[in-house]
Amino acid sequence: QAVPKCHGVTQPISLAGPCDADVQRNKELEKFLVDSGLYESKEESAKREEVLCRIGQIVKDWVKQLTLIKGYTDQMVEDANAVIFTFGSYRLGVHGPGADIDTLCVGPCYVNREEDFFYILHNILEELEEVTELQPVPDAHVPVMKFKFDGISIDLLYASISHLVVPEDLDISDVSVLYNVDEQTVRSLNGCRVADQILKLVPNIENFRTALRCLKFWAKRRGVYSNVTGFLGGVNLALLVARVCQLYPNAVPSMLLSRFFRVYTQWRWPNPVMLCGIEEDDLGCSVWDPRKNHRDRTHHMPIITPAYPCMNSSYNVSTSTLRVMMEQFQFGNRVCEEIELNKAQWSSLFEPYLFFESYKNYLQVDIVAADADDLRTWKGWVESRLRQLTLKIERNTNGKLQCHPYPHEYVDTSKPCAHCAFFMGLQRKQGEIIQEGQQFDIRSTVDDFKHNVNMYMFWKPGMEIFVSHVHRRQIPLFVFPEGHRPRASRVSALQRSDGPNQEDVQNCRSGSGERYLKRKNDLNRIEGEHGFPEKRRSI
Ligand code: 3AT
Ligand code: MN
Ligand code: MN
Repeated sequence: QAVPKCHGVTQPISLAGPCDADVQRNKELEKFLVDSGLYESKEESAKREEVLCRIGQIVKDWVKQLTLIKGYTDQMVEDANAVIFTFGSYRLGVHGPGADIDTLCVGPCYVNREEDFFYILHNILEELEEVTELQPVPDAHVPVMKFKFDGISIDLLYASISHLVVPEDLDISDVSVLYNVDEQTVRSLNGCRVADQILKLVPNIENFRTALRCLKFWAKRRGVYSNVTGFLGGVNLALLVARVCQLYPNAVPSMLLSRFFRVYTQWRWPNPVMLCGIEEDDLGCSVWDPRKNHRDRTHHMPIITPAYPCMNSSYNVSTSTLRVMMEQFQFGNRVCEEIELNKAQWSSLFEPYLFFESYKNYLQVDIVAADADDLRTWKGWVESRLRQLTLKIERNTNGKLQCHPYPHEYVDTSKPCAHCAFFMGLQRKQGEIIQEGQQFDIRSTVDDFKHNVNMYMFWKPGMEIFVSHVHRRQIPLFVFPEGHRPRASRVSALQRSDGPNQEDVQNCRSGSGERYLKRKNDLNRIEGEHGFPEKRRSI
């Protein structure tokens, strides 16, 4: 497919290239990225290529061996082949040091996922001394084998396509790879197909990469980088940036950054962001279409993937997380405007969001397990359910109590049991008239949530969850990198003009909202058991 003349579904907004000041700002931005350690070394990059080459050879040998064992003809054994493709940040060319390599292995129809991939290939990998931390996840939405190869993290997916022989130059962008394959294979192929498509649909790949690298860094610093919590993941951000690249085809990365914030502070969600038209449903896969599917109409921030079958990559976004992202886009927009007036530096844009100084009240979700391994799976499960908690709280308080889930886990190393915690900021909805003595009682909502979480299929003794309401002063010390609570408010002028924070600070001074939640006694025992350092209100 050729690059379309008009980039995307509309005409560009502006064809302007950089002026002298833009060139200068862009230089400063690129220096800032290098100084921030976002690029890997030459050695690491060479190592990655070597590792990919090794894995490519391993899967070829594996398929050949299987073809022989399964009793195919000599010619078939001779022709037997598997190929690997990359996707994710490595494929897009925006990975940082230490990032994983998301890799897809495509094999012939007679090599299946259940036994051949998750059993035979697993055993082959297990025997290799370069392979460590091998962890098969066969029952995931997208089944994956995770491991480290020579210290490089790999996420390996498998797609068994309908060909008897996989050609070395297989084009996985072609829709024909989707003929007669199962849903898991469609999903496994999807990551690569989307990445390929993105790179085809942007007018200038290098500018796209630099801008995306910046925005990933920005989203991490501002606490809005996380798919599972309902914020932005790598793919979502790539699509948002790619669309801006299409709208400003001649802009350099520094311009793309400021246009990004301009475009998305003004975007009228839930209008979808799309890089190309939605391809018609010719294979019967379900495609994102709010006219046809009722569920697609409930999506708050549709960011549509550009490869058939088109999907909304951000179906996890809720009104709460969208509100938080919009605030952050506004922050970005303000800083970029200041930078254009030479009143601020690039570093201001990437200032860490001071989550624990932004609210007066928080929910603390403590997750405990017998050991680190149990904690990893238990925590993953709880994390995937947190979205439900924010939804339920906002729904059950008619939106009057707003939640800000923070996509970061804090590990407490001071306890003998394995323990980590997630936090959510709580605030009254802005502009709500506070009635005398009004309190929010979310105990039954939290009980409901805990009940759901405890239905975990792989629950083991020692896996526990505690939810408590903590005041800013009671935030445990292990969340602070320096190990002590910040004294004075370090929330800068730019951050403070994020409306809700200011409101919350005022609440704090007036002392209202102190009694959000009432104590529930039967959790005190548990608090005592685990010796949480501070006395808190439990829910
Ligand atoms: P990193 O540089 O690795 O942090 P990335 O964009 O490569 O950034 P991941 O490795 O987590 O991020 O994911 C790579 C791709 O895998 C993105 C998406 O196509 C797919 N993917 C990851 N997590 C999920 C998920 N929960 N659901 C569906 N697809 C996912
Ligand atoms: Mn990755
Ligand atoms: Mn990955």
